[in-house]
Amino acid sequence: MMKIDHITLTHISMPLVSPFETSFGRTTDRECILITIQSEGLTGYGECVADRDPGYSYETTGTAWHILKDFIVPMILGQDVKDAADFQQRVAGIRGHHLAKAGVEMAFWDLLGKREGKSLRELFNGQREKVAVGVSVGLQESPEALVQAVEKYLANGYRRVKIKIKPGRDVGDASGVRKTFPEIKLQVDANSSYTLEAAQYLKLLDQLNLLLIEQPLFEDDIWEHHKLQQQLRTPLCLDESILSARHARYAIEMDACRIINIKAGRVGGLGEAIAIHDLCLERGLPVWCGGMLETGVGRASNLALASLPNFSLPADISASERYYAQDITNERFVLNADSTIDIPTGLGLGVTLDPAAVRKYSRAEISLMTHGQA
Ligand code: OSB
Ligand code: MG
Repeated sequence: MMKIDHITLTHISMPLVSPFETSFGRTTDRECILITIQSEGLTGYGECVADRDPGYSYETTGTAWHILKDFIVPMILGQDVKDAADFQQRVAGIRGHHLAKAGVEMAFWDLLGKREGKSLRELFNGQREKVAVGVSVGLQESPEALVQAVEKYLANGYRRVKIKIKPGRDVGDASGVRKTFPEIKLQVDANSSYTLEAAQYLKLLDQLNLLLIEQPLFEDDIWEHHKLQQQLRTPLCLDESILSARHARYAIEMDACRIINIKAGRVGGLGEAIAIHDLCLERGLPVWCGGMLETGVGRASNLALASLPNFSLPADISASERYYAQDITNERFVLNADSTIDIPTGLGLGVTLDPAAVRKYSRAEISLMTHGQA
């Protein structure tokens, strides 16, 4: 049991080294909420990956702050929480708000590891010590600028490239990259910007030898992804549409995709992410770990998750320097020569905070504690 003594919520805003543009908008400063839980002398950290705007998800830093402060924290403060599954049972009455729940669940895993003297990878029984990674490249000014951006990342050592697409910026962009770099592992992500009627453009992508096409259609539509998959040779991969292991099962049963992108935030926590991993392993679907431009805290969590055996395609977990000149963790993640990143080996998440950096990037902070505590 872990008695929850004290919870701190910190609203963070960190400047990206370069703007990140997708079909839903452009981010120059990444917001998130850092969750710090104190329990019986140990401190656990979690990152809620909701962003400032409701572009990728309906959740924002504002809605997550509200749900955390007014609902989730009151349900656990002063309570004895056994583990991540127990936490999920306590908040099961809150519909949706997966990003908010997952941030707190991450802090519980960090605490659990610290209490049991294990890294997250050991708690998950992860099989590998480093994770094959790629880079997710946002929409650029022009197809030529995109080729230049990709060239720079290849020079950095990334061996798998994902480019963002949207209607009008699809075949031209992707074929430009493919012509210049005929051999690279290449995939595209549409972030729900197409309709089935516009699928004629997606069919042209079938000629480009892509690893996958990620989330072309509506975020709540698994059925039409099925219809589209029947018209394509390239595997579809769902991101936004998969909010739980149930959704993953529906998508598999409908043949709506052949690959799944797993993000712990989107599915409500690491526990559910592992359940999706296990289901896909059983059904023969490869999975890979998606990213949400995390700070060092969420990046450590993603690396531990991607240690599981069925994470068989390169992850959207790039080196810290691809995102941030300065991070809130003392640890920075670096790219190895073989396009991998090492999984932290320290207890829990295996990261420590740089208090000066947290102060520098903090926009607001609240501290919630049980009665009788200073
Ligand atoms: O759709 O995978 C996505 C970033 C923010 C929100 C959604 C997505 C992304 C990325 C970046 O593609 C992945 C990363 O490098 O963290
Ligand atoms: Mg995506």
